[in-house]
Order: sequence, then C-alpha cells, then structure tokens
Amino acid sequence: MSDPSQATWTATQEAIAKAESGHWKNINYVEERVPPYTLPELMRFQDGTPVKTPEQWTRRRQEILELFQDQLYGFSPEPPKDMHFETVDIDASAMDGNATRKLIDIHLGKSPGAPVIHLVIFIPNKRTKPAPAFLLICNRDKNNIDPTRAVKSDFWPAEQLVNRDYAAAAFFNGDVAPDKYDGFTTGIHAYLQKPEERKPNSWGTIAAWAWGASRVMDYFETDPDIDDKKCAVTGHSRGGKTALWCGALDQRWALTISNCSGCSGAALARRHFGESLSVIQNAFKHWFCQNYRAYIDKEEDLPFDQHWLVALVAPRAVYISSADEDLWADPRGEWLALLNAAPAWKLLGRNGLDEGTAMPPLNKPLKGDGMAYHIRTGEHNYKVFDWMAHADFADAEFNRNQDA
Ligand code: GTR
Repeated sequence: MSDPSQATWTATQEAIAKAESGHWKNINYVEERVPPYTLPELMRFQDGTPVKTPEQWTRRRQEILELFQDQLYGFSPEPPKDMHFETVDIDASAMDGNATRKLIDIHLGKSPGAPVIHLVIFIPNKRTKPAPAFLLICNRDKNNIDPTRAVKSDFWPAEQLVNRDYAAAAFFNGDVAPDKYDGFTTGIHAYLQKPEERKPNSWGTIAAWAWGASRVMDYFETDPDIDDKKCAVTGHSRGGKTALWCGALDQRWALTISNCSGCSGAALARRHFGESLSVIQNAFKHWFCQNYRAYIDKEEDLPFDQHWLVALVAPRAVYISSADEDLWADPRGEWLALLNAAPAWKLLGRNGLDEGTAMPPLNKPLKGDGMAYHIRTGEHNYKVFDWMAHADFADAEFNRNQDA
C-alpha cells in the first residue's frame, strides 16, 4: 500500500518558518489561512452563457485573451514591418562537435535605436531532420546563456538539451526592454510608441519580453534547421510569467513551460498565499499595464484568475513547475491554476488532467494529456531536474520516439 502522506505535497514547517522570516511581513504562507474563495467560471462567457463546443471556446478564448490584455499585461503591437534577421556567426563545431552554434541578431526595426535581440542557438549535429527547440527567455545575468560555453549554468543546460536532440535557444530579456521602471522611455516600448501616448492598457514589460519571444518564433519559422511545429517557450520566475503569457497569446508554440512563475504568472490570486498584487506592483509596476493597479488589495474583483491564463494554451501542451521552498510563488496555487484549466483541454478533445487529481508529491512529475506539473525539492530556481522533466514531457508530446 502506498503511504498516504506521500500522495501529495505539503509545505514543510522549515519552509514556512524560512518564508515567514523573510523581508515581507503580513504575507500568508500557511494553507489553513487561505480564505474561502470562488474562482470565476472558465466555461461561461462573460454574459453568463455556457461554453459547450470547441467553436464557442474559440470565441471564449478571444474574450479571455482581451481581458488579460486590457487588465493585466497590456496590449502588444504587431511585429514591425521592417524587422529583419542577421546571421552574425555560424560555428559548426561547437560543444566539441556536437552542435552548430548560430548567433542571430533580430533587429526589431531599421530606424536608429532599434532594439536588437541577440539570439543564441545550439542545434544538435546528430540529426537527420529539423530539430525541435527549447527557447529560454533569460531574466538573469547573461552569463547564464553564455554562447562561448566558458560558463555553463544549470539555469540553461544547453549541452544536455543538445544531447537529447533538442536545439537549445536563448535570449536575454533586457535586449527587448529593461527590467526597471523608467517611464517606458527606453527599449522596445519607447522605440514603438512615445511614452506620452501610452494608455492604461498599453503593454508592460512582461508583455514586451513575451513579444520578443514571439519574434524569435518568427525567426524559427525561417530556419530550416528548426522544427517550428515542435518548439517550447520557457522561463523562470518573471521569465516564467513571460513564457506563460507568450504561450497564451502565440499559438505557434507547441509547448509552454512556466517554472516558479508565482504571482501574476501561474499562481491563483484569490488564494492570498505568498506574493500579493500589492507587493508585486509596488516593486515591479513596469511589468504590467496600468489598469492592473485597480486590483491591488482587491484580488476578488479581478474578472479572471490565473487558471484562465493557463487555459489559453489549450489544446497545446503546458507544463507548470514549482519548488518546495518557493512559498513566495505559492506552489499549490500554481498547481490549482493548472488543474482548474483542464476543462479547456477536455472540451478540445484532450484528456488534460482529471477533476480532483491530487497535487503530486515532491519530485514526481505528473503528466496528463497535454498538461504536466511537478514540484521539486529546493529553492526558487531553474534546475537541471526541471529541464529534464520538461524535456521528458516534450519527448512524449512531440512523439520523439516514433519519429527518431
Ligand atoms: C521576485 C518577484 C517575483 C519573481 C521573482 C523573480 O522578487 O517578487 O514575482 O518574479 O522576483 O523573477 O525572480
């Protein structure tokens, strides 16, 4: 018989004590103190009509998308007509001959000051077909995605992805927009729009980074070495929020992965567990559109909760992952957003996850049909364990074994 205490995850007393001793006070890290809450219904139009068919879901999806654009992340512009790709370098003997390294500059326009995404891709040499790819939206120091590989970081285990026949691609989010509030006077925001013309629903910085990842997909579509129908977008923490918004918006991503994304990413806001809308928007108001400020200390007034965001990915594949000590990001809230998004997969002909499925125990990835989750031992970080679990799921989703 299985040990029932191992059947699901619960936070340890040590993790709770550590979180409570942190900088922020008056934050809840205790499950029993989560207030009763009712999630807004996913499968009902805003006018109350039930959503029962895939055709109705297409309209519902659009309705949800517009709510998140208008109230949380802001509306992003179309890709600039004059954006273009420049191949800066190709090295066919990278990673001891295992990979071809491409350095691609994505010029986001032709006018002076146009931001440039410096994309790095390692493509496995041992392959007969275009390679499926993982794109990391890197929100940490650029050393984590070192193209020379003098620095090898667990945050982006490119060699291990290549060994598993995936192309490993990454860009630094700061190439698109800086991670600081400067009145949107720099980066892609200022390049495409005068700061004084911004509206309460103009795009914030997370939307800009997500938009940048979509420009990488624009490039993937032109590269015959990449199988653009089998690409994953991924990121950690603020990068995880970004990956989720990117995968929600841009249906070209076959797999959307969000690691430790927490508040305003995968975690349900109405649980009042860990980071709050007040804390996040006071610390990082540039991440969101101005309209989002109306919900500070008023989570119950949100027209959505984050399970609607996850549902936007359906029926494509989604993977949410959390870490045991990362109570700030509310692991259970991340899991519950995933589970409560499952009806979208079911409606669209995939099994998703069954209603009432228990949150899995530590280090035991749970793979449903098109939806997966794990919680790993340890701190708020992106680790090799996470990457390899994500790649296992991608293997299954992309039927790698069948077409190897
Ligand atoms: C924290 C922030 C989180 C998360 C994290 C990160 O300070 O409160 O929402 O995004 O930063 O990106 O590492």
